Amino acid sequence: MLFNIRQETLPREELEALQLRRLRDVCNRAYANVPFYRAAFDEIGLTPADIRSLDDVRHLPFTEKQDLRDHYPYGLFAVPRENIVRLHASSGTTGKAVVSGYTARDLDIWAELAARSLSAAGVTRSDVVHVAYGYGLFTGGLGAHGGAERVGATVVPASGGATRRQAQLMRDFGATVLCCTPSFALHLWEAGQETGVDFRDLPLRIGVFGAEPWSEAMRRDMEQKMGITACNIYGLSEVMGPGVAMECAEARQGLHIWEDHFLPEIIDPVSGERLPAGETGELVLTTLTKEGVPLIRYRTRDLTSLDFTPCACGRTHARIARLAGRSDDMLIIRGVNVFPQQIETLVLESGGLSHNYQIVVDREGTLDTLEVHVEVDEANFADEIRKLQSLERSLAKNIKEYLGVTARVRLMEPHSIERSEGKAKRIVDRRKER
Ligand code: DLL
Repeated sequence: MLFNIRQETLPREELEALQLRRLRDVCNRAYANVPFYRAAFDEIGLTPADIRSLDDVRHLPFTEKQDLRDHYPYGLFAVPRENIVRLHASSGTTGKAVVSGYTARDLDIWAELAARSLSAAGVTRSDVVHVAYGYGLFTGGLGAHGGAERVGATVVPASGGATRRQAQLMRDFGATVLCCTPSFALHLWEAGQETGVDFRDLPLRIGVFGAEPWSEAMRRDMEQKMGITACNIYGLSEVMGPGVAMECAEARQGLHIWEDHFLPEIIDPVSGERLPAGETGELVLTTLTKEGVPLIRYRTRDLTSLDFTPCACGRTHARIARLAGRSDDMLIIRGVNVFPQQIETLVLESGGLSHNYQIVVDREGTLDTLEVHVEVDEANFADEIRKLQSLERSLAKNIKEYLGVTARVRLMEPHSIERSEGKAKRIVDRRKER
């Protein structure tokens, strides 16, 4: 379902002409109003007038998350504080929070892009949208909320927590769409199972899941358990919030990035060189219309690739591949690179194990150790020890075979791994404590 037919199907040439106009505009605004950007342009001897083609963006300096922290809280704002109508912040795992400020126009565009995203998943004004992303400084709740209202759907602002009550509300209010992190959706599903609310019996039909990495295996598992079509939504608070890119239900072959508002590039995370379409690297985003905190060449640390080939849904906006994870989340175990999602896929494909897992990395002497803790499915928990041991062995064998690392697998009782209210904590890296 297209929300803004004209913008979503702009012919490539028109889209690029619009991007160039907006790129020059954002460079002008950043140069004129943000001392950090003025200094960065001056240092390399560029002025916004030197941007003559989209390709020229490659000459511009990057913006790093650390730059946002260094200018905490308002240092990168491009408009007077009075023009900022809302603040959000992401705490991250280390260091100072990163603050983002929105003008009224920024909020209006965000609602439009979140509405496009929900529509791409198939949401219409007839839907009852249960938003269980956290409301607050986190952008998930209010972002999805704004989009659902713009679509004209009935919004239930449930936020996180109170899982049993939420499952009942979903039943009572007839939720047809669930918006939350994939791990919280499963947490809600479990609470439903415990309280006699089977998601398959509800009118629930669509899941809009994001804010954390998840695998295709997890999608299959959730669709089967919940009787829904699950679509992947991407965003980050620095750049806006949910709705920067979204999978279309028609094709589900990557996430359309709303290119009339964001200019995407993929770079080699080490050299910083631009990579061609199709190659995996770090996503770099330039905000083309944002007024409050415009960002030029923001290094997201998220790993993906770009696809400019036409999509069956008719949208002309490029697609990013399902996110491989953040470069910061990549574990290096005895020199081998491993992403939690790869382990997730093997866990879910092993049969008999649940979606609740945690990866514990530690060091014994000079060697890294990898433990995978996985809860056994409720149905299999009563099985004989022998059968459980064989599950453990076969998962460890698959991890060795497919990922090339030795792992100790520990099967756990159902409900023994802590559930999260938002983003799941998949990795416990004890090496950092040593
Ligand atoms: O997570 C915004 C959001 C809310 C997106 C709700 C989608 C739905 P932050 O807390 O700033 O903002 O975290 C942003 O989360 O850089 C990615 O590493 C990760 N992330 C977000 N969406 C996805 C996704 C929100 N679909 C960071 N797949 C990003 C994988 C994702 N990772």
